[in-house]
Amino acid sequence: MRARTLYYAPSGNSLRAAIAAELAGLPVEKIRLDVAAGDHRTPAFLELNASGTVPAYLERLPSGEELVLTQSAAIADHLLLPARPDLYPDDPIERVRVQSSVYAAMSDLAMQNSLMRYLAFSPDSVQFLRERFLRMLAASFEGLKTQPWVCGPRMTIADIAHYPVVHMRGAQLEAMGGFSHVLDWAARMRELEAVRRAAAYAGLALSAQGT
Ligand SMILES: N[C@@H](CCC(=O)N[C@@H](CS)C(=O)NCC(=O)O)C(=O)O
Repeated sequence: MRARTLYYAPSGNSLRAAIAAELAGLPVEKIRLDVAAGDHRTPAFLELNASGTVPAYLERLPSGEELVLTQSAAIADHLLLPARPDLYPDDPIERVRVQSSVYAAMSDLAMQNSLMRYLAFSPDSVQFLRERFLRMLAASFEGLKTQPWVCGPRMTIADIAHYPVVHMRGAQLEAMGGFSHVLDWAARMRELEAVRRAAAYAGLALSAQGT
């Protein structure tokens, strides 16, 4: 049997990998790290992931080799491409639209979401990031005003990629107003048992005032 292990902490990027693990329905051992206690900077963990970030995924392949993945989007693809091909459109144009949305989730929204937290000591920086973040979030979710899922009538990997940031900032989006289409979609995502299960251990939700 393949041994699969997911190292995580309650965080946006961990939640993405955890949702993928739950949706794939494969046996994955979960190891929770305490980031505040520095578990992600121990020599043992840095040997696995030199970046010192979560999530990290380790799998013993049938060849005996070890696969280590330290990017949540890659973990999601690795687990979901075989288990849930329906999340990846066959049509090349549809597929590149979905991919573009995944890139927006990962390199724009998730990145700015993290930076707002790391730069909390600098209110001007947070303000600058918040404006960019909200503009890009509005652009990414414009389609939800007329369709149920981020990229159209069917759920895709883009929905999985985007969900964690909205999970984290949901209370803030609600307090701001104008994002009911996004909050309705997030509620639809939570109707999935896999999303609820993953959020129960890997989810992090900020208060309306939190950075
Ligand atoms: N691009 C990576 C980002 C991973 C990342 O930055 N994880 C954060 C938690 S969401 C982390 O480990 N932060 C702790 C630190 O950087 O010290 C991914 O998508 O997995």
